[in-house]
Amino acid sequence: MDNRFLNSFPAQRDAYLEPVPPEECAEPPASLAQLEPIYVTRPHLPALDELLPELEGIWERAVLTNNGPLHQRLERKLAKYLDVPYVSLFLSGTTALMTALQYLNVQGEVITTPYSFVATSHALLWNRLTPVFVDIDAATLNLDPAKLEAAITADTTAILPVHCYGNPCDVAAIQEIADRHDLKVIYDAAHAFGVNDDRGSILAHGDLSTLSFHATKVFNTFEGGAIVCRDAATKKRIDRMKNFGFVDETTVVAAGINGKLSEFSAAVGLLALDSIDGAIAQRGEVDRRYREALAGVRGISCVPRARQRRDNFAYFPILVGSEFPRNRDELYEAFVERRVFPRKYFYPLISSHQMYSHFPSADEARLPVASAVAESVLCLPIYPDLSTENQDRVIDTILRAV
Ligand code: T4K
Repeated sequence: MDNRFLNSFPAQRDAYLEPVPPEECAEPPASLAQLEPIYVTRPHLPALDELLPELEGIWERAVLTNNGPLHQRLERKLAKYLDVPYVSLFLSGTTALMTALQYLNVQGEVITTPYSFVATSHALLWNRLTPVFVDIDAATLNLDPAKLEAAITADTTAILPVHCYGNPCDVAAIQEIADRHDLKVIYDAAHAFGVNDDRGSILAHGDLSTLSFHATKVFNTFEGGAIVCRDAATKKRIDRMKNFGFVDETTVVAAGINGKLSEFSAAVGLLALDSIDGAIAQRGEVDRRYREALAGVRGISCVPRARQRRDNFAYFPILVGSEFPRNRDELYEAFVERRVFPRKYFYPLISSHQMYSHFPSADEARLPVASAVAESVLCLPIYPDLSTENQDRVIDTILRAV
């Protein structure tokens, strides 16, 4: 096993002390400043007057955390909504992922995608595991099962795919390979809240799936996350792991972590869940308007949503091709000039960050599809209350650039 990553932490600490360039602190010119900024997303929030009584309840009970009543209610309500057997809430998607890897006692090498948010691989490094990057499929932008098997070695113990943008992985092909090589499968389903494939919830596949309920996600609890599992015994053990490994007041059975979600976050989640279907439908409408407006624009391709029975329209990625008169970075600048702030999710590739680039599998030549997509992707603003006027500003910026 390559242990060079152990040396990466001091380097990271130095990076925090880097000076911030003055242009990053600069204000926009006065005329542009009048335009409302349009960010890549805006959180779906419950009505404040509905939240206040819930907060009063928390204040009266003075139970703020440690598996309180709202936390328990949200776990049950989410399991029902997502149509999965058990949900264990966490304080973030990253701690859920780190704990899932610990719970399954994953060792050695883990095959994963370079085309994701850094948290996917960071969870591996925090568990002292070696990420092995495998290229993505050009159609789904998910781990390519056809290239996966060649990356398996005697040290491989698990596969960590991501349902990128909420588009389901080829779960059948991945499971077939995992079964043949006796590998665990943990799905990073941070983007896949509420997504169903032909067989039901996408979260039902693999050994475990993890979710993120960060402010920027389809469903949020400010910060939050979850592990989805199949049986009560697994949930019980995972629940212990997120509470330091405590079984009772004095017995500790594992070197657990503090991964617990607070009652405040659970209150937000309970209310947000009541209106989530409407919020997802609004996202669907934004998605539809983009596709319609951009259909004929040469050089811009909208990443197709996979055929799925229930979608969540989590992101709206476009690929800026060579037929478009400007490259991705130029288009990005054109957006910023008009106070639109799309994001280059996921550029750069995880594998090209300094704490990963020394791994042999991080070589860009082995990741041609992911490298090309990362250079051309732009995620356009999508959120439930994106007004048609603001969406038109986004669309118009692309049309003007032609
Ligand atoms: N696995 C995958 C595949 C993931 O994508 C993620 C997280 C994880 C695992 C880990 O889950 P968590 O541990 O985070 O639960 C954001 C999010 O912080 C991150 O959760 C997310 N993926 C990633 C794709 O995006 P940033 O650094 O791009 O977020 P930020 O703060 O720049 O926000 C983007 C825009 O959203 C802002 O420009 C404005 C808007 N925004 C953001 C926040 C935080 C708001 O309007 N309100 C807010 O409170 O990472």
